[in-house]
Amino acid sequence: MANLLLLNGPNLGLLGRREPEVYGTATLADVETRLGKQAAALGHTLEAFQSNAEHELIERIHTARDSVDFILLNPAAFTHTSVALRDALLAVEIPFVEIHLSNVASREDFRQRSFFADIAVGTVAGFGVASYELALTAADRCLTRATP
Ligand code: CA2
Repeated sequence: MANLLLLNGPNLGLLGRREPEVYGTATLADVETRLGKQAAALGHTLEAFQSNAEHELIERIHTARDSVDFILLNPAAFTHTSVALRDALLAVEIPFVEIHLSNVASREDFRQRSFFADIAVGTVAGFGVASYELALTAADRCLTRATP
């Protein structure tokens, strides 16, 4: 049994309500419910947190230090900007998977840089809401086996 933390960055609270052609029609509440059930079926607990504020995400990562075994992270736009979030993850030394709904590699130049890809266990991108489910499957394999 492991404790998982699902972290979502800025604007993902609007999921399902804007740009469905890019990000799909499921809401963030749908994603959180679905992942909670998937985690429970695998014998894990999952807590979810979303914020538009960088410092709140950093605080939540700090709080996770002693209680969370694995983080599932969609940093949203902070993917391409946040050294501070990167440093927080390095400081707590909690393994994490980077998640993206869209295939960022096929999008604008400014989305080609990630401050997380090189320190993540791995990245799942381009599968819509299924990116989250695939990331949880990968996290479970990391937690229960030596390699994903
Ligand atoms: O594809 C992803 O998951 C992203 O992390 C989404 C970010 C974007 O900045 C990244 O480059 C890729 C944007 C999240 C915005 O969330 C919205 C959700 C619904 C409607 C509008 C925005």
